[in-house]
Amino acid sequence: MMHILPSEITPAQTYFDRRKFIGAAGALALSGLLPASAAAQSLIARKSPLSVLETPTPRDDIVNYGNFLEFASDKHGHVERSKLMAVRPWTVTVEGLVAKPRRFAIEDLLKLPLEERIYRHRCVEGWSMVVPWVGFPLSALLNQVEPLGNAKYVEFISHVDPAIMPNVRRQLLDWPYLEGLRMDEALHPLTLIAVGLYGEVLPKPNGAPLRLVVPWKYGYKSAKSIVSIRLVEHPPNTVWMKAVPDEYGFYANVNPGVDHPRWSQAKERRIGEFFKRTTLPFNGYADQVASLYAGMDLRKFF
Ligand SMILES: Nc1nc2c(c(=O)[nH]1)N[C@H]1C(S)=C(S)[C@@H](COP(=O)(O)O)O[C@H]1N2
Ligand SMILES: [Mo]
Repeated sequence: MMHILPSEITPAQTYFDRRKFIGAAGALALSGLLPASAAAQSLIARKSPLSVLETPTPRDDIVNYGNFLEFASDKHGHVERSKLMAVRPWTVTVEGLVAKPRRFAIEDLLKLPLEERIYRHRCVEGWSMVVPWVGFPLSALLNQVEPLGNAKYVEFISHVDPAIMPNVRRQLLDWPYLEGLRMDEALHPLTLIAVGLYGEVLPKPNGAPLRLVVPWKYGYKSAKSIVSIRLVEHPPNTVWMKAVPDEYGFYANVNPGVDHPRWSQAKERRIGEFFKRTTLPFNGYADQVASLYAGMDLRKFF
């Protein structure tokens, strides 16, 4: 690769060459030729047929642009500040209306069969990306705790630490960051718990060590750095509904036909592109998920 000008390499090529390298490094580590630490960041994941056939956004853009409001209110400040977040040891409790409540250590979750899922990611603010996540379906976790019949919703709670999170001290929102899904949304095969990005463990700015990914919904549903998952009977009172209920609803399905009260949702800017793209209903996942909302008025249930 050294003799190729960087400008001649497309992001996709860089990505696939990088994957080959990671695979080789992993194999060397297993064979004892490299110290384990040299490959500790890489994850083994099979490619999922649920991936979109679009070029992933470059890794640097995915890591350095985003919202992690506990750390910063702009799209960049969280990158430096989240370095202070310790992600080991880390456990996540899965409890509430379940037969077998459990506390999982992150190391055990990394042993589940992992998949690479290349998903579109659309923020309610109008930007979008294509992200090669690594993770497992949320259903794989929920099935282990045996949900009870009266469990109708799932609530996700993010880590909170005022010592390192300036906007927690400032009470910008009613922390902890709390989001929720209806049970059928949570069990949908597209709904992912991400533990990695671009073949490596999840970077802190993207919600290490584990975060939710619901690709047909606006990004704010996908809680980062999760410490607790609770199965409940009633719709969770989400952090955004508590703050601005008429702007950020419970469903948050990507919908170019329903504008945000302060701006249109018809188009989006793909990070790295100049011209805007048309936003697709359910972010392009309508074939897989529209049936979940059959008969619902999506203007009312936004
Ligand atoms: N805990 C927590 N989770 C969060 C947020 C946040 O501020 N705090 N921001 C949300 C929003 S608005 C978006 S668009 C995505 C951004 O994820 P990314 O930075 O990995 O793209 O995270 C979501 N999850
Ligand atoms: Mo967002």
